[in-house]
Amino acid sequence: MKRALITGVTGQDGSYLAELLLEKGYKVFALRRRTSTQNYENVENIKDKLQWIDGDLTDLASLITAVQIAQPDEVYNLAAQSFVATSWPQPISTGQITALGVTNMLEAVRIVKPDARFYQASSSEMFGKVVETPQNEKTPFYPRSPYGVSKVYGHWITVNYRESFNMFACSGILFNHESPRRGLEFVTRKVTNTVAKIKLGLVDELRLGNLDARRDWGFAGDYVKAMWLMLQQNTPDDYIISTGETHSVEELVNIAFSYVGLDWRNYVIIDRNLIRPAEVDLLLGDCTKAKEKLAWKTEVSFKELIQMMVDADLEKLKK
Ligand code: NAP
Ligand code: F7E
Repeated sequence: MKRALITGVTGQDGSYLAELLLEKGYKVFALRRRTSTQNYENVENIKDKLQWIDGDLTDLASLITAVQIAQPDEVYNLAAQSFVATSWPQPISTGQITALGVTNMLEAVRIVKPDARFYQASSSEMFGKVVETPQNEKTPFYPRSPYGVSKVYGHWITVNYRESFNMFACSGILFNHESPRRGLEFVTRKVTNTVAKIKLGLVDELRLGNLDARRDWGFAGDYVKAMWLMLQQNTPDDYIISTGETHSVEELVNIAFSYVGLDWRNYVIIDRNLIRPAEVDLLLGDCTKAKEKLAWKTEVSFKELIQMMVDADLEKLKK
C-alpha cells in the first residue's frame, strides 16, 4: 500500500486529491492546522478514512514530525494562503505560508524521508503581467501580487532542491481551476453562489470588481489527476496544467445568469473596492507538454463547469 502525505486537505484541491488517492488504494495522511472552528465541509465524505496529523506549514518541527509519522512515498504540498486579494493586506503571513512554508516542507522531507516524491502547487499567477501568450513552461515570470511573488519563490526552491539534493521534486504550474468546493470569495464561486441566491429570491445584487480580466479556467477534479501523474513519471519535471481557453469575468457572469434565465445587467454592480492594486489581465496556458508526456487532458468544458457550480449552489441553498 502506497503512503501519501497531503497538506491543504480541507481546501478545494486537497479534498479531490485525497479522494483520488483513496480510490487508488493509498494510505492518506492529512496535515491539519489548528483553527478555532475546524471546517471539514470539503472532506465530510472521507473524513474518517484519512489519517489526520496536526501541523502547520510555518512550523518546521510539526512538519518533521508529520513526515516521521506518515513515512510517505509521495508528498503533495497544497497548503497555502491562496486568495490573491488577501495577499496585499497580509503580505508577510502570505510569504511565511506560501513562500517559506515550501522550504519548511522540503526540509522536513529532505531530513526525514529524502526519497519521497514531492509535488509543489505552483500557479499561473507567477506569469502575472504576461510577457508572452500563451504561457508555457519556459515563459518568464512577472508576478503581480505578494501571492504571485510567494509562489515564484516556492517554485524555484522546489527546482533548487531537485538540483541540489537530487530530490524527486515536481512543480505543477496550474492555471485557475474551480468546482462546487471552491472557496466562496473566489470569483467563480462568488458568482455561482450569488446567482443561486438571486434565483431563490434571497438577495438582489452581485457586487464585482474587474469584469474584463481573463482567465484559463478548468475543473479541479481534472487537475488533481495531473498532480498524481507528475509523481508517477521516471524523472521529476515541471508542467503547465490548463485548458488552452481563456474567458473574461463578464463571460462567466453571463453564462451563470443565463443558465437560470436572468439578465446579469439587472443585478451586477461594479464595486471599486474590489479592484486590485495590480491586476493580472490575461492568462492562457499551453499544456502541450502535459498532454504529450503525462497523457493528461481536461474533461469538463468552461460552460459545463459554471453550470455544474450553479446547480450545486442551488441544491445546497434549497437544503
Ligand atoms: P484552498 O482551497 O485555499 O486551500 C488551502 C489549504 O491550505 C486549506 O486546506 C488550508 O487549511 C491550508 N492552509 C492554509 N494555511 C496553512 C498553514 N499555515 N498550514 C497548513 N495548512 C494551511 O486552495 P486550493 O484552491 O485548493 O489550492 C491548492 C493549492 O494550489 C494552493 O497552494 C494554491 O495556492 C494552489 N493553486 C491553486 C489554484 C486554483 O485555481 N485553485 C491554481 C494554482 C495553484 P484551512 O482549512 O485550515 O484554512
Ligand atoms: O479572481 C477578478 C479578479 O480571486 C479572478 C487562486 O486560486 O487562481 C486564483 O487566483 C479574477 C481576477 O482568482 C471579483 O480581479 C472581479 O482578475 O477568482 P479569483 P485569481 O486571483 O485568479 C490562481 C491561479 C491561484 O493560484 C490563486 O490561488 O476575477 N474579479 N471581481 C474578482 N475576483 C474576486 N475574487 N472577487 C470579485 O468580486
